[in-house]
Amino acid sequence: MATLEFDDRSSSVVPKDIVTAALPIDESAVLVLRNAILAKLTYAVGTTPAHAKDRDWFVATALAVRDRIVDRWASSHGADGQAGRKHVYYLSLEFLIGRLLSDTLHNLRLTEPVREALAGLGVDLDELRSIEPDAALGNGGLGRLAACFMESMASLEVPAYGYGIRYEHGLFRQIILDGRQYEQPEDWLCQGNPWEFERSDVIHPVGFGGTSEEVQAPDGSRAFVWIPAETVQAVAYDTPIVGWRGRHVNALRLWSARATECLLLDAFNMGDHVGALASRTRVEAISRVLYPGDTTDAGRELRLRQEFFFTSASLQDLLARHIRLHGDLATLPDYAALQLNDTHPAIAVAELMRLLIDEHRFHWEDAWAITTKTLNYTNHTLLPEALERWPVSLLERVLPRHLQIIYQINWLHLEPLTRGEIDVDLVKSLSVIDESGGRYVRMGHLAFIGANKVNGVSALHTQLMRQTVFRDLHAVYPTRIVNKTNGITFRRWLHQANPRLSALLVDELGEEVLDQPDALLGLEKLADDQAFQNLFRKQRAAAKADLAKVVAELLGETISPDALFDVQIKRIHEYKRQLLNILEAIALYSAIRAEPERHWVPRVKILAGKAAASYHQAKLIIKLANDVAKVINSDPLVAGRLKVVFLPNYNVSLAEAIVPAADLSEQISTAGMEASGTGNMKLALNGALTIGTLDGANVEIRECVGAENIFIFGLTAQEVEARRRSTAHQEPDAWSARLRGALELIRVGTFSPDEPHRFDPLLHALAVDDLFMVTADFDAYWAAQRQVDDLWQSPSAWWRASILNTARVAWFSSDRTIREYAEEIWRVPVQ
Ligand code: 26V
Repeated sequence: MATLEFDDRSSSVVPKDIVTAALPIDESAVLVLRNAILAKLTYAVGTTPAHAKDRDWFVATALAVRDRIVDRWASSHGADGQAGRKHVYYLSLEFLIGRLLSDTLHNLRLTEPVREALAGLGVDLDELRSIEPDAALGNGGLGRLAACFMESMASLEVPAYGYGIRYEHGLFRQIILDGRQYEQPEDWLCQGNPWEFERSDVIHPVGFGGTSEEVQAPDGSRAFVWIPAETVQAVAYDTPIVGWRGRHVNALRLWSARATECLLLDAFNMGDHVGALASRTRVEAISRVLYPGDTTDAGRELRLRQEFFFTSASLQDLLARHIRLHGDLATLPDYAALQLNDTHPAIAVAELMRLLIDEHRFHWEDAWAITTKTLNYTNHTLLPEALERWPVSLLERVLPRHLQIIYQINWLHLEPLTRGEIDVDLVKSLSVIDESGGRYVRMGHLAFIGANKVNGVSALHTQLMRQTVFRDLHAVYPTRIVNKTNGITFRRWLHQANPRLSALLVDELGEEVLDQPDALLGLEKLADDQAFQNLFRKQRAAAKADLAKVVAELLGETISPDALFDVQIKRIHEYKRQLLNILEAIALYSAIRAEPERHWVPRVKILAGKAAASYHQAKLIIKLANDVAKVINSDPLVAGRLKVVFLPNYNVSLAEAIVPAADLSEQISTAGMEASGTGNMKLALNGALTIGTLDGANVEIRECVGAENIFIFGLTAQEVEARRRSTAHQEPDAWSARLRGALELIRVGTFSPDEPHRFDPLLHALAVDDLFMVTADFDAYWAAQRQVDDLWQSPSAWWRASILNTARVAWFSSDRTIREYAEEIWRVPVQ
């Protein structure tokens, strides 16, 4: 029997009729599934139905489902010439996948058959779903985008690999104690991972440190070899990602670090039992944890080692595949398109050059042509503090040969631009090396120079890239920067996360809505239809009741599904301005207390999000949110009108519970600072109205849903910029009485009677320079919130706008985004 080489199973196409033949539920299919689950429970998990715990059932179910994916993976073996097609390689330090069971069942159209199969065994599918730990291999938007893209690439039958790191510990678990965030290690792999396949035969050596030695090549020319001081093994683990209707499967290949020698036996035998394992521990730290703290030198070095580790392993892997399939690396650009997700894998520019020149003996010019035709780079932020720069001294120590190559790239890049009259400032701005204080390698510049296309993630962000961070590079390479506005997978964020709304849409618009986001436009004509509005309201009410249960479980707080659910869910960051939202809550609280008899729209402010462990201001914002919540929620004067809840440990699964229940979506970043946002798209798709600034993709959301169906307020990016340039910072005496009142309540310790000065650092930042324009935008935000109240009081107008949001955001499907990447950047065909 021919053994299946993994590469040949990386993707597959199953004839559509085979997949759809499984529908609708037929009893024999259910029986087959039930037997498969029982067999896994018995022979893979090693228990019996009588003794099985929920976790055992989950594993048995996942394994039974995984078998069906493997069938689809394998079905491409030699069948459809996938191997001859161009592949996309998506390199990302983060993949924020969440749970896989629901996604996989949904895409295989097996949710109901598996539900029935399990019910016959006395097991509830929904209980099982909650057993699965989230794969939280990402921080936020960037990692979640990578996960949506993986799903869309599989659904559009684009042969693709995701490459990243198999972190043993994903994003920390957030515990809220007395209103403060504490971080606990996350341990998603502690009970094994039924989805992944360890490929102990797919291992690549990754070097670190050492020296770059000059040698003579066989033809007499000068050449360099890198002699690393240490070598780490990258071991592959593959997780299959199933596309819609199971037609295609791609692999997410994550690397785990392993020491070349598992034990220093001599040292061990000499009695040094701990020392004998020390170097192994150091090596394996590379894949231990997502985002090691970067406040120490050791943390920063580990981060660099992570970046190089996965980049090098991935490049070696894809080059080996290319050589196996096509023989010659000269044709690499014809068969491979690489996407660098932010600058984290930007060292790929130097590593691909090194591999081509040092290992495969290409001339520099040929290697450079291959590199710059193959690599592409996505920028996800313009915030200066988030732009990666590595100290030259660190690179010299960890990657000496790469530094040499980077210098050469930089010289060849600058040399033609500096012929004739030299503009020193221009050279400084174009150079990969930043010498404005210490010497650093700018990874964004390196990625830009080494890429075929460079893209931003929303129209505004791309425009700002051209005008700010990459202005001078853009002038030199005017066609390189393109826009690819982000998207989200509707299969997860509508059909799977919000099954009630999905069912309603299928009822009204037909099954087409599952395959074709544009079909949502059919809702437009129903926006004013009373009967449809009632159905639409009913599904929202049910989702809100579900969320209210979650809130009661997590916080012991009762919230009424009749209130307006006002939701802000995202990482906690000053530029995202959770503080603006909290200030509005305080001002509203004061206003209600001042006029308790007036009619107030009942509102529940729901916040969730994690702050970086070392980000003190953000952590203080979490404490403020919780302290404010405590005071407001226990004040009988505002009961039934205003509540504030901060839900702990925000992650993909919690988002799936919140998104269907949101009435109002807070997208209130300082204009010009949120590259795109993707939560904004998820919430609008599920019918929440957006209150937001003209920032990131909000601008395009407004274009799609219509200005009358979104609440836009505040300074524009241009106005923010103008204010930053002018020294005339808005002085506290220019603040409105309402704003002053809210800040005063904080200042006098209303929310922190035990420690009145607790929030001084937040107040101070607002009074000194208010970098994020919270005070400047406060009154406009307040006014926009009152417009929200007004609309809420005309239910049929509210629901019309809500329905129109769902109807008109089809463009934000990540299928559309991936199609654009495929056509303009990767040049691969899509389904
Ligand atoms: C990272 C850091 C780290 C250092 C401290 C400040 C800071 C600020 C921002 C970031 C963001 C890093 C990149 C990122 O996650 N960008 C997000 O990418 C999403 C997908 O394109 C996009 O929707 C978000 O707007 C963008 O913030």
